[in-house]
Amino acid sequence: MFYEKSAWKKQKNCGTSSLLPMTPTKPQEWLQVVGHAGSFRVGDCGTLLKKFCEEERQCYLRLMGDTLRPFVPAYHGVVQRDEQNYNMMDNLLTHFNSPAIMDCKMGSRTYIEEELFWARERPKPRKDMYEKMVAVDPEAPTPQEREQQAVLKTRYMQWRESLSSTTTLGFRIEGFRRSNEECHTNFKRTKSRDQVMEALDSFVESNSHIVWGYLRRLKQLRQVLELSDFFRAHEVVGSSLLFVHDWTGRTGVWMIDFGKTRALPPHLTLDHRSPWVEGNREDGYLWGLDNLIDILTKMLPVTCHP
Ligand code: I3P
Repeated sequence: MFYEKSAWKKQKNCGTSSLLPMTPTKPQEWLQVVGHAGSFRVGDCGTLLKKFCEEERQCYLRLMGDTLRPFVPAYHGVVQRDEQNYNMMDNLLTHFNSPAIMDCKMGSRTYIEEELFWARERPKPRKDMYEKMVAVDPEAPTPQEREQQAVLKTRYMQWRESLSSTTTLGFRIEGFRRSNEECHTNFKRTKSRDQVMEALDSFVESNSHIVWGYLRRLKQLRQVLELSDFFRAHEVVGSSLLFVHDWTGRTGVWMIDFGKTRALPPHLTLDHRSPWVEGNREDGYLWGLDNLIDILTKMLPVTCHP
């Protein structure tokens, strides 16, 4: 997720930027904080190119006609560079000055039901994920996983969810980068409300004005999500909220990363707050947003509580 000058975030699935005009005010840059390296490159005229993903393209096309449009990067179609296709979208960082950015992965689940199906049908134990697991907790693998030196992706994802606040709060901090600093991505064990609050406070550098700005925007987003046709009809998994602020006090939050967002069958809609049971497709997105809003509210001085 975070950003170092030039290409930013996740490789497979996402994008940024929204209501911002396309006229750049300064040389373009894109800072990637977390996610798959090499997924992004800076486009022309305030745009960002993200490696092509058909599912994500479908989502952006629908989102451009939905009430959520102000909360996602404006989408400009598919372009090719060096024989690689990209989804082109606005670069959300364009109108910020040396921004601070944070990626929060939303929802109580980070894999889609389809992935569970394939893990059962054609299990493919992953050595890279085993290695990532033991690097964090050498005791985590089961005896069988230890013997294979490999874990299934869904098992790894579930382990990551329960280690972090995904399972308990419905979102997790993936990483952040304060203005002109290194990226901080050491949040795999950031799980409790207090730990999350501490990390958020460090991101905003205890600045209540910034917290206010984020809260205002998140509350608007929640209202729009509750009315959005797109949101009602999609399982939104592995999607992030991108937080951006700078020293001028400007703040913004956008929904990004729709590579694992899937349209539901016509008879099914989600409330995004109910617990997930396999088959119900619930993603816990709004439950996570409620918790995030609650935590940010508690970070304000008591006299400022709404
Ligand atoms: C990665 C993270 C990504 C996931 C990726 C994982 O783990 O869960 O969301 O990509 O799977 O390796 P970590 O954050 O611990 O490094 P997707 O969301 O696109 O599945 P991958 O290695 O199969 O890309």
